[in-house]
Amino acid sequence: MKIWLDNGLVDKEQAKVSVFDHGLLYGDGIFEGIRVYGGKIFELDAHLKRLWESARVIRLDIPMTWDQMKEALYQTVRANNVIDGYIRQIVTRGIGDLGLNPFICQRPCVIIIAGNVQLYEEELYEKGLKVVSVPTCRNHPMALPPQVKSLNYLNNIMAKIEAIDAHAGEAIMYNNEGYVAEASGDNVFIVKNGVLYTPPVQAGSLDGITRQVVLRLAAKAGLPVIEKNLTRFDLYVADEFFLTGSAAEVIGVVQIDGRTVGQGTPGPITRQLRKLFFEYARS
Ligand code: PXG
Repeated sequence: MKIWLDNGLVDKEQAKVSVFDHGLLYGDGIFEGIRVYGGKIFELDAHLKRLWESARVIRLDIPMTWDQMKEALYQTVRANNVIDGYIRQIVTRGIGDLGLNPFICQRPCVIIIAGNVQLYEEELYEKGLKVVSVPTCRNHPMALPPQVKSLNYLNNIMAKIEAIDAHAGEAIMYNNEGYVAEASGDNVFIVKNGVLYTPPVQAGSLDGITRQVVLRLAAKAGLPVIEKNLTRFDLYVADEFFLTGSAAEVIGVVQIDGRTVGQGTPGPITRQLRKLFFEYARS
């Protein structure tokens, strides 16, 4: 396996970072999780835009141009013969010292890992997921804008632990006002009376690339979509419920907090959007 580290590809065994990297010391950095379908990097421009915007917000200068980054991503994909897989792209603040000051870090560290991975089992898509509402909130926007895909995932990890403890597949996280934000690594959609609803990004979610694609596909298919704040009640009485994310793509939810969603199997609109997403991703 070849890993991109800073300026080029190295063997997995040589792909090491310093214990003084601020990414490790403080979670000071950003990342993207990107899919590869048929050897092509999915929604690459949208991912790079999000990465560069995250960098701008945390005042990190990515030490590459957009085109150099694309080239590095494709070189890593090709070097590992990735056809259908997953890329983890990371930019840390780089090597510094003990102490928070990020400006003593000389150069951000760029890491790209690409592999042929099966992220979720096929059976889960047929059966659907069980989810639970968890007490850990999504980031307050005044603490860290939730659109920044930073290396600080501790509250999402806390949420994931709470889901695992409850034997659930995903955690539904709320914002500080009690509105639905998102799942620990996915965005949330419901269907009620034939209308698709998803919380606005301002409710405290990541501006998911899969979410953006699903919104476009739904509009194209003539499905009415409304972005509005959702409550736990809305999730409990939804006809259909699904999650979107680079790893999960479109996956149905069939139970929340012990309440069965719809008929207890992924509903027709969920299936339709999963199919449209599948066709679009592989086209
Ligand atoms: N919310 C959060 C908090 C995420 O981390 C999404 C929503 C969905 O966004 P995208 O852009 O992927 O549609 C994410 C993305 C993993 C993994 O390894 C997690 C994500 C993406 C890929 C892999 O669990 N999270």
